[in-house]
Amino acid sequence: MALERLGKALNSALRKLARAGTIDEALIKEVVRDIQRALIQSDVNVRLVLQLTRRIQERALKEKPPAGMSPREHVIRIVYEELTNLLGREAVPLEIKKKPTVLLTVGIQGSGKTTTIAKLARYLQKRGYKVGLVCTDTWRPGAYFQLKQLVDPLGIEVFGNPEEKDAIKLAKEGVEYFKNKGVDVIIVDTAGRHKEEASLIEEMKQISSVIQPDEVILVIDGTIGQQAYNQALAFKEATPIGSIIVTKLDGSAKGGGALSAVAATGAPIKFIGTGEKIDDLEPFDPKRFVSRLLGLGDIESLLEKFEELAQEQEIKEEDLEKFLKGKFNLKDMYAQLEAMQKMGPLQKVLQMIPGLGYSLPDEAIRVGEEKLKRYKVIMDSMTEEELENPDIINYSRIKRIARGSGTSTKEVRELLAQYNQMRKMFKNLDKRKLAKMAKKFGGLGGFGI
Ligand SMILES: Nc1nc2c(ncn2[C@@H]2O[C@H](COP(=O)(O)OP(=O)(O)OP(=O)(O)O)[C@@H](O)[C@H]2O)c(=O)[nH]1
Ligand SMILES: [Mg+2]
Repeated sequence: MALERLGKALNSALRKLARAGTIDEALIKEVVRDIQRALIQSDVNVRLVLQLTRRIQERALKEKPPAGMSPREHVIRIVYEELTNLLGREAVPLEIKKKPTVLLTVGIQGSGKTTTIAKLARYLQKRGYKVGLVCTDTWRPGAYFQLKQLVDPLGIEVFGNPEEKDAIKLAKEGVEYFKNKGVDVIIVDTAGRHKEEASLIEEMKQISSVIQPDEVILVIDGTIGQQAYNQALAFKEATPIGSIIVTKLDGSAKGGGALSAVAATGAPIKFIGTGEKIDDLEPFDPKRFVSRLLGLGDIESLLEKFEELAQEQEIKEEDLEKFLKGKFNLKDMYAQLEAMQKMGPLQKVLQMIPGLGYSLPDEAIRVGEEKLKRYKVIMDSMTEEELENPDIINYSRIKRIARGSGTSTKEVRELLAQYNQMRKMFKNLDKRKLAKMAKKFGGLGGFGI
């Protein structure tokens, strides 16, 4: 999970509040210091950290908790609010307001522009937009083919010419080309490699003035440290940055540097990249991000992801409802397990469930994923009737299924137990209640408060 270390450090700072008998000035100062350390270790711009923690401390010491909120909830809420403010408070979605909308991506070498463009094209295509991509990278050998290879399977066209050395010309011709083709969105990829940074920035300026993009997207590598802040400033001076995409927030990214770029440019983060695959792009919502970071759980984005998958796999709305209400049979479970696997590592999914937070040990999750595979093997040996109506599975059927799938009766029973548990769990998950809970941060369930 992205920013895992920062999340853990912040979470343990806040846990101190949950554990303490009383909340006094000394404790607040200690927690604020912990938060400070956690942010600086994650490469958040130092000046920003000092501003932020000063505000947290001031508010925590001065403001009285509103009625119905305990002092500890109050402090946690302040931390949450201030972190959210740092990231822009409200989600700002990418909007396609006119046809064609021209997007220009900029960023230094290797930040992930080309990969991100392919992901973004896919994201927009899924939402029904016709997308055209323009490669203006005349520096990196194979840049055009890299992009083409990524989107060819999706049937998305790339305009480019590996022989051409004039990036400005390519940008102009490419945008013209797709305008004539009547696409909805044109995304322009630019070079990150250059003789020197100054000439890279100059090329950006010229491309921008020739194609007049509706939005310039700065792509920032989530793994870079403190220099992110200045890098973002340099780009901002060249061309007005409309939004930011932070990449590589999977794995070992500290992320703080890139997040500081928001403050440097004043532009909102619209997406984050969470892997190398084409679907590893998530719309960014500061509130959700921070509650996830703090381990407050994030059921909303889980639901959103289900919804998106439902669309993608043409699972009908009723199916989703059925699933959430727990009225589902083994076939549904099978489909859902598959869907979950598609959603990415179980870890990612589990992290979005309130209360689970970081409390699940890594081993448990890995076992979980292994088990899913076994379950599928077992279900392949069940009859249609059994899958539809698992209640009929008696002992002799269990024996047959175990034999057929090369597993044991113990494992088959385990699967049935899991099914019953899942059925129960999802029955208890009421969509509306969850949304409400997410708003209230699950009563801060992750902290046991
Ligand atoms: N793990 C991970 N890797 C990513 C992500 N986004 C991009 N990458 C990887 O980062 C590397 C560089 O990505 P590119 O898209 O080629 O970067 P670029 O900015 O176009 O690079 P230049 O064209 O040289 O400026 C590739 O190996 C990508 O697979 C991400 O969100 N997560
Ligand atoms: Mg590139």
